[in-house]
Amino acid sequence: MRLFVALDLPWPLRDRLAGLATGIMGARWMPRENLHLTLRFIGEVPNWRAEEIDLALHAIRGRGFPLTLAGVGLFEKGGRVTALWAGVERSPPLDHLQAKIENALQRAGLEPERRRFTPHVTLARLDQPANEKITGFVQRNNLFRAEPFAVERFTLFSSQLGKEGSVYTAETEYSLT
Ligand code: 2AM
Repeated sequence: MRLFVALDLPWPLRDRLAGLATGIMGARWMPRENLHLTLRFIGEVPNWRAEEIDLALHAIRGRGFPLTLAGVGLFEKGGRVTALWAGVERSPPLDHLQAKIENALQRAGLEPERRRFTPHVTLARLDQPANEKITGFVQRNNLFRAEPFAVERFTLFSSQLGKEGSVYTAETEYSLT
């Protein structure tokens, strides 16, 4: 199974994000059902490991908190823009939750994640260069700020790579009190 831990987003917020999805030819905009905020990418694991991961995530205790998506940004690789995303307002509770998940997964035997946590919601992936249009996209949406939403749980997703893109399935939800 290919797994990752993420925050599922409320539908009104996804609708709001889908409203940003215009103006760049060749961008593969994420369908609404795929919009999420990754807390920890796990990758391919055997079933027995997935069960240990589930146990470790179940043991996490934490409180819910409000979170606000704001601003947009991009990821680049070799000077080429590969993804557009919506950003997240600074949130110590989010960082704290992410750290708890990272600790739990390490205790469950996963290798530490070496990359710094950069909270974002991927809006589009880009296979071809489209750099001029992207400047416009960033300028247009710089002041984007969504209504805060309540984070009340986090979710273990599985990901299946299909012809039409990835299909994400919520395997288990873990409540925050
Ligand atoms: P992205 O949206 O920034 O690309 C499911 O694939 C989720 O896990 C996506 O949100 C993706 O982040 C993230 N992801 C996919 N492959 C990854 C990798 N090799 N390392 C870190 N995160 C990854």
